[in-house]
Amino acid sequence: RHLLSLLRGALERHELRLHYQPQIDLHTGEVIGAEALIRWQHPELGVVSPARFIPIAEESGLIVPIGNWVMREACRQAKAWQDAGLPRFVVAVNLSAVQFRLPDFCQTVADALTDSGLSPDCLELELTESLLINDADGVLETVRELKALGLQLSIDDFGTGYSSLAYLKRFDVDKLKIDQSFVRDMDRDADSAALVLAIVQMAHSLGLKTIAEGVEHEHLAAALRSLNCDEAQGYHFARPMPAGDFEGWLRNVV
Ligand code: G
Ligand code: G
Ligand code: MN
Ligand code: NA
Repeated sequence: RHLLSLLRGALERHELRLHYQPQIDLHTGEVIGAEALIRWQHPELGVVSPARFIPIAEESGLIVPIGNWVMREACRQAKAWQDAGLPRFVVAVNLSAVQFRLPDFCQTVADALTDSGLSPDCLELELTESLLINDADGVLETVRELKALGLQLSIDDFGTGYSSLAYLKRFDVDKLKIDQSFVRDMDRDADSAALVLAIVQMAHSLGLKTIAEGVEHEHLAAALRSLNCDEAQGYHFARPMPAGDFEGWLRNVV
């Protein structure tokens, strides 16, 4: 409808931006990654949340050009930071199931890597549980092709989707992103803490890493460290920031 018609020209009008949120190694304190999060700055509407416009983009097919732009821009920016002498880290890109199901999706990713010059091991794609469950055959092949490119795969919002964990064995993913709903309640709710511990232990026994999302306080970071969670992301460390601010923040902490 209205929002859709405004979204149609947003790419061409340069209203879409990427913000970056640092990901921290809980044991060394090092910045090991940055999640790219899209923002739409509309001249009249102001900032529109991706939670509002991504579903519209998915329904309309606009997610294809927008998703391609996100992939290319995140790779370009990560390479530019490396070339500027900043420490190497992984840039993580959120994927929609619509993009993932496109027949030429792997080629699109390969092209973004080649054109940017970014090393594949510096790119991570965030998948969701529901994306992996639906149409499992085609998905398995796509996951294999993506891994063959040499990039990293993570599962976003882990713990909120399907209860079947069989797919963790089938799909060659590298990391689980523990959903912020469990992390946020860890200090008040023994069940949430138990769930986080169970996820970390299961992940490690399968050879996967874990990152906790939505870490807003140092005491949560400390609790996660004691549960042997590998990495963390959240307002306690930094909010998602425009590229320029992220670079400034990074230069201050390293
Ligand atoms: O940063 P924020 O909390 O506003 O993000 C809201 C939601 O939008 C999150 O679920 C996030 O995964 C999603 N999102 C952010 N950027 C992108 C993107 O580039 N592509 C897709 N498909 N989803 C995104
Ligand atoms: O679904 P996905 O995990 O991609 O989206 C992450 C969302 O969480 C983004 O919208 C991001 O802005 C938001 N976020 C990041 N850190 C925190 C935090 O510490 N607390 C809260 N409430 N939200 C966060
Ligand atoms: Mn994400
Ligand atoms: Na998440």
